[in-house]
Amino acid sequence: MQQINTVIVVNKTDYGISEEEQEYIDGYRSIGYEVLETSVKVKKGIEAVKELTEGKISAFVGNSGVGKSSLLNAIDRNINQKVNETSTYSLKGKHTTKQARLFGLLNGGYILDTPGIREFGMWNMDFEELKNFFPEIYRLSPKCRYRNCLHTDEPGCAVIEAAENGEIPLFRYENYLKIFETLYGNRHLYFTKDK
Ligand SMILES: Nc1nc2c(ncn2[C@@H]2O[C@H](COP(=O)(O)OP(=O)(O)O)[C@@H](O)[C@H]2O)c(=O)[nH]1
Ligand SMILES: [Mg+2]
Ligand SMILES: [Zn+2]
Repeated sequence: MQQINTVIVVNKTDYGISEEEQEYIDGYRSIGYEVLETSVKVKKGIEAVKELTEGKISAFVGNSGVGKSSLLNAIDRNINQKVNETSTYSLKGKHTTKQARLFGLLNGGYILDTPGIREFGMWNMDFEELKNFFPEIYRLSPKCRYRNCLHTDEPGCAVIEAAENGEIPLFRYENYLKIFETLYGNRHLYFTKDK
């Protein structure tokens, strides 16, 4: 498993943060993820992103239109990435960033600006492995009745219990199930890995 530090950046906070969005932010923080609130428009949190990327190799990953390229432009005056013109009738926006591209920063870091999540190839994973990528699920696994529990419908599953009693955010468990189903459905598309 790669040891990649994940930080969640919530951009466009100049629009405000809804109650629902706040629940996601709190949920991710309760799991242990660092969540940064930024706004490229009113220059909020830009310094924090700059500091995080200093001397490191980072990647911006997220849906088209969330402001990845704008953020990149904001943290480094030498960079001038094209920014999407999103329109209200097209949630997807125009795909201005067509390919992932690595930028060298003045702070000694590098940032990979990516066009979006799907292009990242994160779906090429064994469905049995997925549980290890959810830290809160991974931590609870030893408490499950079965050692090889996949936390979908097994009896004595500590993860299902924790999701039901609010010990871990329910939306995360639902995300786990959704991705699990996708990976399970695609299991024949991939070559089996050498064990
Ligand atoms: N209101 C607001 N708009 C922003 C912010 N950051 C980016 N945008 C706008 O969002 C649109 C998409 O930005 P872009 O950087 O191309 O997104 P990307 O597809 O993730 O690279 C552009 O019209 C930006 O001007 C922000 O913090 N606040
Ligand atoms: Mg972009
Ligand atoms: Zn379980």
